[in-house]
Amino acid sequence: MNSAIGTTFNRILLTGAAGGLGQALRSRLSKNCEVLRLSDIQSVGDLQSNEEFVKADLSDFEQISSAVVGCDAIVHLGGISVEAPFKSIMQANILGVYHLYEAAVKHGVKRIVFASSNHVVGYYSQGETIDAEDAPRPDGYYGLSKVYGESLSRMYFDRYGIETACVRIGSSYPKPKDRRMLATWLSYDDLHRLVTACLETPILNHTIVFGMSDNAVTWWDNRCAKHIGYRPQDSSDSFRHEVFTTTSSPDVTDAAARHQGGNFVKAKLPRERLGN
Ligand code: NAI
Ligand code: 15L
Repeated sequence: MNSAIGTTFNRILLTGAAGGLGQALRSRLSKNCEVLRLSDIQSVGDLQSNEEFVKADLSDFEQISSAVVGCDAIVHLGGISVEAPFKSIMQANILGVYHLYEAAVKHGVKRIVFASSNHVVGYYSQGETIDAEDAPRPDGYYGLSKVYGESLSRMYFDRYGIETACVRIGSSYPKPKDRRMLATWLSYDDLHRLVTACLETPILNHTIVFGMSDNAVTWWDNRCAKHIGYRPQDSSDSFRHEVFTTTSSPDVTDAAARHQGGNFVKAKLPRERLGN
């Protein structure tokens, strides 16, 4: 057991390990377990001594089942992370999350941290403060797929007792890139603190938590997730001056400036040919 974290986990599966957040969490998460199993459709590079890799496509149940077997917990980051044609999102995010939870039932995994997104609520106004009890208002196919993942995980908790934290990640990058991100920013260290809190809280149940640092401006209230004990230690405030001097004032008539989802509310929803 790693006493620094207090973990009780032997093997944690990290999906989407080759992606931006997967790479950021990889070294940090190895402190939470004896063995960190990485999975992705892409290569993850050289492995550390406590890492293993299972290449798996989320749209293929057998591959995902091989990644899940033997794990005590899953941090599920894998999938499409931006707006995309519905059929691609359906394979990676909708079918993918179903496969992951079916594999969790099959192999007895009882706790999952699911990377949801602020785009579940992207159509709320930047002038509102919302919490986890407010109804979803997804801003596109991508946000819709995360709504599906949140509901699916709720059903697998009620039916099978699999506990899930749906982390509605804001904007997790080394630093906020624009004025919107002053509200939505989540530092990599706070992301790790949040994932650790979700993994380690004694009773998680099915919880929706907004993934943000301790930013002065915020649109999200985590009052429904106090039981996980997440305490952010970083803040976008230290970047405020830099962001204000390098970006121009938002046009408040612009939909992207008015809605919490930012530019995602304006992303073209790629239309595909339906039928013959
Ligand atoms: P990313 O796009 O960099 O990484 C996603 C990873 O998933 C990639 O390595 C990709 O190869 C893998 N993947 C895609 N389709 C797959 C499939 N069919 N089977 C297996 N693996 C597949 O995204 P990022 O930024 O690392 O985000 C990680 C997660 O967090 C995503 O689920 C994203 O929706 C969510 N998120 C991220 C935010 C951020 O600020 N970075 C904000 C909100 C949510
Ligand atoms: C997300 O869900 C995306 O995965 C990420 O690329 C960012 O754009 C983020 O939300 C955001 O809203 O800033």
